[in-house]
Amino acid sequence: MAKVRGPDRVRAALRALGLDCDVVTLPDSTRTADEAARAVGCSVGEIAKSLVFRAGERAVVAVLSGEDRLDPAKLAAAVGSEVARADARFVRDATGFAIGGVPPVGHSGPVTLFMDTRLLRYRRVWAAAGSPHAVFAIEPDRLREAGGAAVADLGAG
Ligand code: 5CA
Repeated sequence: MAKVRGPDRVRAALRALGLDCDVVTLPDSTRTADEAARAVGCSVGEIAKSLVFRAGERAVVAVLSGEDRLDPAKLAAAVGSEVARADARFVRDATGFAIGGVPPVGHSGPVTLFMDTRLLRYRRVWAAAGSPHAVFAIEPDRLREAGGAAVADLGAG
């Protein structure tokens, strides 16, 4: 079977969730929140980063603003068990995407999704769309609803 490109898989996933968002492919790198902000022309705060953790064999994705840091103890409390930062291989196996392009929704396997409270302050955020050159824009509350995300205070400091 032909391999479907990351951004195409995210485009299909967004459509399946009823989200009318355009996946935008950019010439400049969007691999990190800083690079994505520069490439898009928005603030780093308006980048929604999707950080992958593992709770045993279970994948947990935490979505935060690009300007906020995650407090692992707060995530562990929200999950109800210990969490560890996923390595590159676990990220790819659990989500179907490589680091730098992991979207908040549209993963290849079951993922428990959390969203940081502070992300909801933004009217619109940009998230990775399956490659280090692709993003999509969305209102945080629509992302929360479509992704079935639990909202929790996950920020450090
Ligand atoms: N496309 C951008 C903006 S949406 C993006 O994906 N940014 S991100 O922050 O969500 O993803 C990059 C994150 O991957 C980094 O913040 C870092 O937490 C994580 N990461 C980077 N390298 C590694 C690595 N070697 N192992 C585990 N996690 C990593």
